[in-house]
Amino acid sequence: MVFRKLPGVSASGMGLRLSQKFVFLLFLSGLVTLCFGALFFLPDSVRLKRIFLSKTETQPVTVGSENDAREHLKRPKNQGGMTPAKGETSTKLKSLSRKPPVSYEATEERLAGGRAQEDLTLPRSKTESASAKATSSDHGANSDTFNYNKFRGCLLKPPLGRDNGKPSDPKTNERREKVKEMMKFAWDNYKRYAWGKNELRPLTRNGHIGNMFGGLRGASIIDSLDTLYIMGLMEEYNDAKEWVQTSLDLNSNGEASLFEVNIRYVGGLLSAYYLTGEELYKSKVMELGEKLLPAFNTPTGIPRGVINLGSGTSWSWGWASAGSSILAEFGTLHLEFVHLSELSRNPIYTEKVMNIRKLLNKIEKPHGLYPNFLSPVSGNWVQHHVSIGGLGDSFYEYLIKSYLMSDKTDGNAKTMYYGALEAIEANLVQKSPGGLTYMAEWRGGILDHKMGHLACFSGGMIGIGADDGAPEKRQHYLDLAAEITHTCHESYTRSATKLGPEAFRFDGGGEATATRLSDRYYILRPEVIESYMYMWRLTHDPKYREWGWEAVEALEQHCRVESGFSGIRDVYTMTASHDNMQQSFFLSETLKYLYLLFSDDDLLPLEDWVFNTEAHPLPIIRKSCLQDEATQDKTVSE
Ligand code: DMJ
Repeated sequence: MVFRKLPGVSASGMGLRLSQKFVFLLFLSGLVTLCFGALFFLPDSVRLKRIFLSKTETQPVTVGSENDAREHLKRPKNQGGMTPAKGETSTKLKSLSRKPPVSYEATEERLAGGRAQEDLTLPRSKTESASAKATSSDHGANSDTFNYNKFRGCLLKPPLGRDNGKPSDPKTNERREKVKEMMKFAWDNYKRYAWGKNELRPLTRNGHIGNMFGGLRGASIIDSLDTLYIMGLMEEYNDAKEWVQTSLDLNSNGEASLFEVNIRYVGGLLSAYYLTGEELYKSKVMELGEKLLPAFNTPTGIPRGVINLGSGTSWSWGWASAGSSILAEFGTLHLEFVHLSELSRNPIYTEKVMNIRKLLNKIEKPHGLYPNFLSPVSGNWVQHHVSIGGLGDSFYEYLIKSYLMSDKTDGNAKTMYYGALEAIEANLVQKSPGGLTYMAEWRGGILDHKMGHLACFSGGMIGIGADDGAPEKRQHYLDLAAEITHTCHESYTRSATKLGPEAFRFDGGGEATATRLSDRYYILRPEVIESYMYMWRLTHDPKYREWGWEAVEALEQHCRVESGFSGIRDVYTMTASHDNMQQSFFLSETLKYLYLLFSDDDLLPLEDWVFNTEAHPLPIIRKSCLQDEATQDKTVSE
């Protein structure tokens, strides 16, 4: 039997005409579009939304350009994707709302212009699957936010040790108590005469503000939070915390050193958060981190040294030749910025510092060395001055510490560190006629036989890196670290006050002594004591504790004044001339390293913590543990 198609009747037999069918289909597709569109207006937590939309689609995507980082931060969350500006590549597409931190490998690939969008989504799905299951013990916390309990569960040891690091030996404990007393004395005087200012002027009994922090205040408070906390000075710590709560104003409009604000304020707030879990510190540091981003808006992404925290405008130091940026400044952001990404779940901070790393990796290095000045416009070196002291120092420190802080996964940092160290050994490390090992400075191939106090941190740095280079070089590095630390100790013992000068030389007949009047001062710097602390932890040779105690006695005798501690103008004369300044790093670093030197190793164990260059402890990021839901309930009790 043959069915014949009747005119105007559909084959389905529903009796609809072609035009009616078209109207019906139009209505149906409109309905579907409407329903799907409505998904965008549902809150992120609604399951239906998560089924239909991938995470990247639920987040706004904005575009980075030269001067607009701050603008993006102000944009309302639901503003949709934007087209990249002319000249921008898709690799610059970023979401400034929460995103999981990305792995080093993924970041490197993205910076290399590779699979930009895929890379952004890869680690996310991993995090999501882990955190989606984390809800039962999260107390309802957003699975995409940093989970403090989980972080504590990933530490190998309690941060403050069994008994707050109290040593069993009574003499060592007495020394530790003395250092605690020094901290309390320094703090009490700051509080009494300079509360809320950046530093104390102990002779004139007033506060110092200075021009390094762009109108930010309370540098001594932020720098002291973790020191007070680990020393158990809780009343003082609570005063400091209350000040942060009520008076730390980040809406300043002044010109700040990106480096100083990063190492003291960002580092100090991060440490305070990781040690205490107080959300206050986290929200403050997130706010501050965002304000620093515009400094990276240069043609190369190498930040300039100075930034106006209000407007976001940045420029180079007037004294830095040809508008260059300083190696020790742009190279000392990595630890803090990786943690900013970790806490915010926003990869932008890690990307900024990985971009610096990538440029430094690519650029040709004279004899494998990293000169101190680089143009943020051309990306080329501006001068060939190389130093392990001022202008270069903490760049090298952050390479090895980036590797350690990444739980030894950041292989690129490791390669760069050992490459740099090899070049330093080949070109800068010298032996004096008297047998002292030192690090000279290098000026386009000509050696300047001078070592700055700042360069004395390198004993500790080479020590903590000894385990991870070539195995046959382990002992060699430990010996080198011990020799450098010995030389720096000599620079102290060869002075009348037993404190070391700002710079000491190995020419003109002298060894480890300052020959120029202008190098004879000591401003309460920590570097020599910092190396004692690391060398003690690595070797347990009692001489390091003895050397530390010599420094305590000298500080007490020459730097303690009626209302605080002060630097001195000449370490070679017993009639002290004080500089009237109690530097904030004295509270943050010098006294903290002394306290740790006289404590058991389980106070801030090196298995879990790295210290930023201002001695603020930052935890090692154990990605595998943080992403493993099985560990989330394991909290460390103290
Ligand atoms: C501190 O602010 C830091 O250690 C920095 O890396 C170098 N200078 C001072 C202390 O001397």
